[in-house]
Amino acid sequence: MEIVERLLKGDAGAAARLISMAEDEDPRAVKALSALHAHTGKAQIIGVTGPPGAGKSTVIDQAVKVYRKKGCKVGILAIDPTSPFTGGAILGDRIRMQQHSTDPGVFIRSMGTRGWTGGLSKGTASAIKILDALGMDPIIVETVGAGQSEVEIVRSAHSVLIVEVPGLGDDIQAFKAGILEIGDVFVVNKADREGADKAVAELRAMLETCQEPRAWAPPVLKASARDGAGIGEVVDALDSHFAFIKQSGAKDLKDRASAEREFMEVLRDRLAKYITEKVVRKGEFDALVERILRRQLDPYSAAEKLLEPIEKGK
Ligand SMILES: Nc1nc2c(ncn2[C@@H]2O[C@H](COP(=O)(O)OP(=O)(O)OP(=O)(O)O)[C@@H](O)[C@H]2O)c(=O)[nH]1
Ligand SMILES: [Mg+2]
Repeated sequence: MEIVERLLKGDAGAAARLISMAEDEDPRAVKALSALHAHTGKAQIIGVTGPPGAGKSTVIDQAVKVYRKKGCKVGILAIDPTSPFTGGAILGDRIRMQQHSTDPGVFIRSMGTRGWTGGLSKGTASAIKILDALGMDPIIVETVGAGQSEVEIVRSAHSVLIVEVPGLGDDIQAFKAGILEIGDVFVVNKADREGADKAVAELRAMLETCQEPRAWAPPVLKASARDGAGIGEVVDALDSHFAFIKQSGAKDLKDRASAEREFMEVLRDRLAKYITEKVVRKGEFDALVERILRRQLDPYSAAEKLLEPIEKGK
């Protein structure tokens, strides 16, 4: 496939087009992703999350500068779970990384996820794969800390960076409790504001008391992303974490879990398609629904009856 060849040669346009195709569930995207699989698995995947407006994008923007100086090519996916829109124009101002838009070593994509049939995990996983094959390393996935989305991101990330800000008060405690276990590196951003040291101390104390002792003790750093202060240390900590999980074997476990999840998702998709196309003839399905509706049949028995021939026939 031409698009695959172009992408493997580092053509960002091909990557952008393939991400769109994957989002549209274009069958050609499946073919391309299948051809790309052998060329993936190289990048460090970094999840970045934290409260709205904490400065996640600004931190990433500054981190990109550090990575570029080290010669890394960086892929960035900014996930917006509240928006149905995808692409540059509408979400572009939310990512605040325009300074890198002409750098071929940086690939930025914002993705809306509302209304995707595949959900957040599937769409993001495809995009990560595409950027991995494009040669981006690290791949940074930004998602606003709003429940489900960050959990899903975290599952596919090797390293999770939590961006906090000083002085959010008690209402953030619940949020913090949820992120303590998922964060590998913490940064209190907007350290130019008052209360940064206090926030750092609080986070450290919470990490110590709320957590089971871990082989990796998550560092709590301080940064002022708007002027870039402290971001070099954030990148160093993310590097150290990646080295640590590679060395401890935790990376292999994470990668295995991701592969399992991906494979299971593909199987589920295929099975669902098979069932709707081959097993359930439209008339028969409607007739069963009618009987379920009239309480003449329950959905479990109906499914069992329908699937019996397949389960037997293997
Ligand atoms: N004072 C101060 N402001 C900052 C700093 N970093 C970011 N900001 C400002 O905080 C605002 C939000 O920054 P973003 O980077 O867009 O924050 P975000 O967490 O990505 O926001 P969402 O993606 O909308 O949740 C912007 O106006 C930034 O200029 C900082 O270190 N100090
Ligand atoms: Mg942002």
